[in-house]
Amino acid sequence: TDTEPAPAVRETAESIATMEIRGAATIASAAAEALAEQAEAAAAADATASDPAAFRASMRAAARTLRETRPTAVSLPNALRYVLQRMEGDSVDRLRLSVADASEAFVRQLDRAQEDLGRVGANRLADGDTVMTHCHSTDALACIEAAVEQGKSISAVVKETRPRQQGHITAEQLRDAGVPVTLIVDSAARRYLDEVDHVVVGADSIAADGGVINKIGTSGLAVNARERGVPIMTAAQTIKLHPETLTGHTVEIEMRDESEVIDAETRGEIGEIAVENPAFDVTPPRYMDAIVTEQGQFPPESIVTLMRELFGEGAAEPWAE
Ligand code: RUB
Repeated sequence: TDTEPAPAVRETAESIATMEIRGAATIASAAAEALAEQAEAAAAADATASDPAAFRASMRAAARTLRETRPTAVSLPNALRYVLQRMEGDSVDRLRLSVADASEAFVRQLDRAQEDLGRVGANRLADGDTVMTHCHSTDALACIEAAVEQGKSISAVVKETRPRQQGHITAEQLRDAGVPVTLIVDSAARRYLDEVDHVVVGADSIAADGGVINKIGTSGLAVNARERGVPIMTAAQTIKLHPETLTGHTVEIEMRDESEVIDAETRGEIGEIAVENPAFDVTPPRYMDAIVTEQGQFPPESIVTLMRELFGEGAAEPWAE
């Protein structure tokens, strides 16, 4: 049909769903870029090339396809909203250009925000500090890398992060940045907190009450860190703020396939059991010391002020039919 998303969009959607493209910020830029590719394709396709309304409809359909891939990281719908709200013009050519410009501006701002928040987060780290990480967050790594660039010597204890072991990505990236890395299994985290000065994690979404939605295990880590007296920060650019939570909505936690947890053979040997695989959890604001954004650091309880400033009275979903 004329609103069928372009192959490039379907490819990006597939890569997000299978986690070849993963992490909230990376997903957001890939989605913005996919919309630009959709605009390119729609401006060249027979059904949409000379029909602005059909072009717009194809953009909304592409956004829906991208939106449906994973439910938890709000940076994805926020990216789609950013681009579609800037789509304007009464010819297909103008529309295409406006989408290309918005997509580029979005990616540029995302990179810039990450750099800026990196400097803010780095100020919380001192020379000689050991940090503990969970999962792989480009925002969290920006803080550690900025501290290293400031000339601070930082070491890292990296949690492997079952079941997908994103800790391996973190370990490699930190090692490349010259940070000495110790990799541990998730269950060893509390034992190693005694040797750690700071826990640094990312976020997929931040709720209006200051709750931090991030990789499963973050909330347990935060509770243990508090018990050990180790400060914990979330590095999250404002694209992670979840507008719908301003009106009381909760953030959907993605449940992933059991095959990530246990292979079919082992499961067969064990017998009749249930397996669940939630990908994220919610850390209550009282267990988080600071949310570090490109606009400065905030106590979690005050993030709602920033959200009201940025979103006003809430945002419609421009990809709706
Ligand atoms: C990734 C994850 C990351 C956040 C933040 O989960 O929980 O901590 O997405 O990442 P998954 P970033 O691997 O399931 O996508 O700071 O890069 O946006």
